Amino acid sequence: MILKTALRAVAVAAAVLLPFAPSTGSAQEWRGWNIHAADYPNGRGLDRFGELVGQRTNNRIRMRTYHSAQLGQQDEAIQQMRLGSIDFANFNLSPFNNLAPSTNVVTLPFLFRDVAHSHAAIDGVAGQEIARDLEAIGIIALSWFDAGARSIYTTRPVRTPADLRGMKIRVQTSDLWIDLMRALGANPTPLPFGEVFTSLQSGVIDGAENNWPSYESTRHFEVARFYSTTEHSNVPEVLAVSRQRWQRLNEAERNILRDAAREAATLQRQLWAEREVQSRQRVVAAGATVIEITDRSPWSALMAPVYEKYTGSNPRLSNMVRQIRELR
Ligand code: GTR
Repeated sequence: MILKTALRAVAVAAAVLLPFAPSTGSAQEWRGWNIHAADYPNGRGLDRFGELVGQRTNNRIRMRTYHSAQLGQQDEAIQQMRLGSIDFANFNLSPFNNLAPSTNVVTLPFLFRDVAHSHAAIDGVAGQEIARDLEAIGIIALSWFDAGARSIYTTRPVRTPADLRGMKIRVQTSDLWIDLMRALGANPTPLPFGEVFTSLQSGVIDGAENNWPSYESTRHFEVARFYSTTEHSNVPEVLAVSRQRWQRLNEAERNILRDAAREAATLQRQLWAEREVQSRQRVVAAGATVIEITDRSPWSALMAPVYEKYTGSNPRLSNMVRQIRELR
């Protein structure tokens, strides 16, 4: 009798818990992509994500991040994730511009007032819209990493858009970026991140644009010594997993991944804020010249055609811009 009651209790508990309990298949090995080095804030965030997921699934999901673009450049890695051969990654949102329309909104120049404003957008409605578009192309967004403000750096000093005229500036593979650079008067040159250093060195390009940590960690500052603080875009980044993997997880596992990704993003954002300051100090100590752009209005004044082309005729996207601007 006691045994029967106990068995029934076990059966009831199992029925209640089973749909949410981690599935008991064999251990899975997940491959993660990272463009940056392991000690970059994003690498640390990805490693934390993997650690937490390992702990909380009793190592049934084992994640290994391949740092420093070992699994390829960003555009290739996105394709690999869509096909399911990369399982998780941290991507910048710009390489999605031609694939997921709402990512254009958060790439738009001079949209965010500051970091808090970009967090409010990406942690809120904008993030939800973007997650929807990414899911449609096979990528599940779990949390958002910081990528700070991007500024232009060049081999010759640039103080005004006129100084930029005709200069070959590397951009990410995105139509919006090409139009943005053209609107500033430059000659945009799409190239993978990993080719920027040698292209600067050999004179294939005259400059590029990125945040302080990337300018520093790639040593681009050694070959493009002038950093003009245009702060023209604050495009955020995503911590994502492949939809193919996601579809095979049960709800308990999904929750573990969601929580771990949020915790990883909290760590990344903290480390990011510290690294921005350190990177700026390092490049200045190494002899880079910072050209402070205090009045950005001559730059932002040239951006109207970019807004028009990428959001003007699209109610969904122009609505997102309006909602972001109204965020306080
Ligand atoms: C970095 C970003 C990378 C990549 C790179 C680039 O700031 O973290 O994911 O997008 O910029 O410009 O290609």
